[in-house]
Amino acid sequence: LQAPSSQLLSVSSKKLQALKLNAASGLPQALRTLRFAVQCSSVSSRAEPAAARRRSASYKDCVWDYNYIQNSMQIYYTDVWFKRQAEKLVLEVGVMLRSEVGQAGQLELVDDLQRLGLAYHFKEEIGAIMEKIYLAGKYLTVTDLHTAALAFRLLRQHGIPVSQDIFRCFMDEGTARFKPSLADDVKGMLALYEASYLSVEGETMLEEASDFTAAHLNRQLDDVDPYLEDLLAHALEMPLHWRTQRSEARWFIEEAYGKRPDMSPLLLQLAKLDFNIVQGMHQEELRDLSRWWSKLELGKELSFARDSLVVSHLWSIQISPEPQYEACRRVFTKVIALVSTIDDIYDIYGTLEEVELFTDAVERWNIDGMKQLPDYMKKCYMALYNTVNTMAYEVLRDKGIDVTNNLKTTWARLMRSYLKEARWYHSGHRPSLLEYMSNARISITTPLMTMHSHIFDPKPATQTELEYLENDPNILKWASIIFRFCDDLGTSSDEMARGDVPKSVQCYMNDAGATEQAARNHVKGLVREGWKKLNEYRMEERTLPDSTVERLLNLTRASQCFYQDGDGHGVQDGETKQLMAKLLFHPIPHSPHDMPGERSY
Ligand code: 0FV
Ligand code: MN
Ligand code: MN
Ligand code: MN
Ligand code: MN
Repeated sequence: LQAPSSQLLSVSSKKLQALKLNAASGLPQALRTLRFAVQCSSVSSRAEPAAARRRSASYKDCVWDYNYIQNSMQIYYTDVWFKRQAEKLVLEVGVMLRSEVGQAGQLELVDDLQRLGLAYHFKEEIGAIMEKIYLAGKYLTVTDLHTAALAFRLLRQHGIPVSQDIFRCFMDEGTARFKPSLADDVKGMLALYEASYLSVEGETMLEEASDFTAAHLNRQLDDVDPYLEDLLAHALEMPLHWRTQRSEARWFIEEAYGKRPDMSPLLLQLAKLDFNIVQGMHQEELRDLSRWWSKLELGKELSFARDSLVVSHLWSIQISPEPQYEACRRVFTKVIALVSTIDDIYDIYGTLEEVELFTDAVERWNIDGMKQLPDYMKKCYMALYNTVNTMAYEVLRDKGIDVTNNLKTTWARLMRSYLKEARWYHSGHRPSLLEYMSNARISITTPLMTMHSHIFDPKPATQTELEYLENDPNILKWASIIFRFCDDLGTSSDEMARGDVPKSVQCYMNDAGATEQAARNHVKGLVREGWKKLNEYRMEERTLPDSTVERLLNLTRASQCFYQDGDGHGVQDGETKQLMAKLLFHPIPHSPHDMPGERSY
């Protein structure tokens, strides 16, 4: 296969030329089809028969039954009664938030609200608190480690560029070391550990903080009570800054806040209720989207591809959980389900000639482009074309902006990056890590996802913002790089086994002559460095609105989550199934004591 494939490349580009000429010359359809067939057979006669050249992935079916989702899934929490109860509790918590005046108390309450998934109800109040703390500058002289670290993390999280210097008072003078006595303050150490993940490149104090806290906290795991042990283990497994809001909320409500001796029953009650109400909305969306997906019937034709509708919605709610971003979620789920299918055509089932034709059809972006495709690709092409055009229509209808060109351009760019990988694979090319990444940061879909994310934000996108996004701003570049590394860490073993281009791990092995384990560690280090860049560009970002930036970070976080223990996107019957149950299908149990009716109103 290796030898003739370079010829295949040149033949198929000639063939494309011929096809374009044919399309222009107005030959009768039958004649064009005939010429196409002749050209195809002359191509495939040089290599093995098409059937023998196809790879396979043996993905399993979707782990949740569509019949259940569409017809028997009971959705309780969207009932207006629950919403009314939640609204009352939101008012009470608002009073609680405004009556908290101490800086430490305010910071802790903001942190709890964020981790409980409730911050979106109090956006203005929280923004005002953060600004006041920053302007008053009192956090600069805080000598209690927990409060200082919490202030630092929350301020940076809100895009405020506070300096690492607030930690200088915790270091021994003259050395670049934290005072060893700090190690006894487990709560403070934990806060410093979490804060260190908000660092930017070159902040050596924070690097030291990260090493210092991780080493001590790991050592203390065995000496603390079971509650604290769980908190430490959770933090050490993955820092808060890399976690997605919905999975963190479910864990925090049930395993942390709910067990904390001094927790507020009011907050806990609202958190459970709100989690379930929002989950109910996500379920209703899933039910509709599942009908859309079933009707497309792509699975029937493309049985080799992943059936990823439910896991795609799981991505959506991780990227954009709040009720007001429903439009984003619906678009993301459709895009991810389509992307997963098309990616499998390029990576697994399609021959090189076929994916050349598919790429050409997407670049042409018209219904004639479909005619040149083999039957199994036609449905997929038309599903993509119709879905994306319908999305563009809705934007034109609702916001009066024509985004057809932006959407078409970003899809064509993704297809070109897929094609480049297919060409590399078929020609046996082994790119350097640098060459690989210049393409792989596009093929990971972050630019595509962010274009859709921004267009479907409730606020209409401006032409300036869309052009800015099309030119790969730094924040987008680094978010893409991290997602690609995470995906490669989780999926490249299976990809190599079935045949694919070398991914970042393998490219680095080739570049450096490293073992796979050493290469994996190197890539994990690059993820860590990537976050520093992302943190930096996030604080510098001035063109994109916060909501788009937040979804971009959440996409990156979702990738950390899905690929933490392997291919959580493609293999859905392990951790991913548990996560689907927790985030999509099973509400948080309420004891009767928690029910709003028990309270005195
Ligand atoms: C990953 O699959 C995959 F399907 C992606 C990135 C789409 C799903 C997620 C989003 C669009 C957010 P795979 O590992 O096969 O991707 P590559 O690019 O490695 O072929
Ligand atoms: Mn335990
Ligand atoms: Mn793939
Ligand atoms: Mn791919
Ligand atoms: Mn992959």
